[in-house]
Amino acid sequence: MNENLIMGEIMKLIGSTTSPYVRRIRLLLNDEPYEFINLDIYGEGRDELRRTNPTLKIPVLIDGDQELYDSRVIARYLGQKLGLETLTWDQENQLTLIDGANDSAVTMLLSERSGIDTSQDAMFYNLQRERIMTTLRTLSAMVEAGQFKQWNYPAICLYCLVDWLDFRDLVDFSEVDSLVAFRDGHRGQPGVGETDPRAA
Ligand SMILES: N[C@@H](CCC(=O)N[C@@H](CS)C(=O)NCC(=O)O)C(=O)O
Repeated sequence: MNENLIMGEIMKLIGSTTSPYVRRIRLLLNDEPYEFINLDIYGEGRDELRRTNPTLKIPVLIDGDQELYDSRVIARYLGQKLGLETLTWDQENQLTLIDGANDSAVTMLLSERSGIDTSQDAMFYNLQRERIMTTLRTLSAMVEAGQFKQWNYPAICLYCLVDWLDFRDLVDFSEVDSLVAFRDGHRGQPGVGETDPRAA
């Protein structure tokens, strides 16, 4: 039996149903008992976020006395706790590519929501658009070369990125359509349907 159940304590994951960084941890925790605390971080849940994480970002994992910020750190913690395979350096690089695209896309979305025209010819937005496409092209070539076939943490993170970019309509996938095929091929994986941000 899971040690949390024996201790009468359960891990808490603080996040939102629309965040791709939170979804990856929900998918990693699919077989584990945990409580999901769904916050509207830009609305009524902001005070709870302020009390929880000074970086004002989600996800946050609370396991007993241990608080963890950042999906990458949370995944490492869960990997040790659950005895999952350690990521290889190549897999770490895959995560860096995925996070590079994801962080820039979050910046674009927040800018658009702030009324900024992100298609303008301005250095900051040119850099974000360039990074999103260079990372996606590299990830698409990796998929075409047969990587990400196994449903492991890097594949989960790629799935969450691609599905979120599609959900938010943030990129033109015509140049990187292998990523859409990858996403479509993994729709039936455990927990994917239940964590669909469109159902939020
Ligand atoms: N590096 C962080 C990124 C997390 C992140 O950016 N989360 C977004 C939600 S998708 C967030 O909390 N954004 C709040 C903000 O940027 O103010 C991680 O991997 O957990």
